[in-house]
Amino acid sequence: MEKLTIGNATLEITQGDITQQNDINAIVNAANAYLRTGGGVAGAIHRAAGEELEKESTHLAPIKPGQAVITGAYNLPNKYVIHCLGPVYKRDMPHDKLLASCYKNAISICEEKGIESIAFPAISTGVFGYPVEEAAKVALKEIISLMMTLRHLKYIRMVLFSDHDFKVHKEKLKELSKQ
Ligand code: AR6
Repeated sequence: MEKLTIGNATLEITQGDITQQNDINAIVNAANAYLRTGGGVAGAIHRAAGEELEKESTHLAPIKPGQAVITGAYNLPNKYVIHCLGPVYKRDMPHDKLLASCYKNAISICEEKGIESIAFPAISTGVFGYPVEEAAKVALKEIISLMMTLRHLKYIRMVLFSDHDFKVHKEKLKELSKQ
């Protein structure tokens, strides 16, 4: 299953690159605590946005696991970047609650600022070692539980890089939508 609508909000699972989401207001960075460029998503976002992004983001650092902060998006095709620090699997505990907080806090920022669309990567599933099956369940459950309450945010996209991660998220959405 690739799409779920609840209330006025739609969640969609897609495969692609988080830096190429031209139709989305805010993209989410799987950041590090210092809000500097890095590998994976953070590297791709900072490269595409240009140096100005790090100049702005480092003023808001450090952040703790589960937290989210917002900056401009500079050379990216979006208006904002929301930087979330995911938990390191089995180190930042409880990792499931902290991962859910990332999604919740990013979505709260959208509601506060009247942002209508957001795209998330699979936070913590790369360098931070969170198994993708477990992370998909936490992420999708949290997003679905918030969808009923949304007033401004209308469209939530999960952008999965690999074929495997895309399939896992589609399966998990199917499972969760039956519950
Ligand atoms: N678009 C979408 N997803 C991507 C992209 C992309 N361009 N590139 C990688 N992924 P990671 P984390 C996937 O490691 O685990 C950084 O160095 C990737 O396949 O970016 O939260 C930071 O500086 C994986 O499934 O984030 C931090 O120190 C997922 O995005 C640390 O890594 C997340 O992988 C954060 O680690």
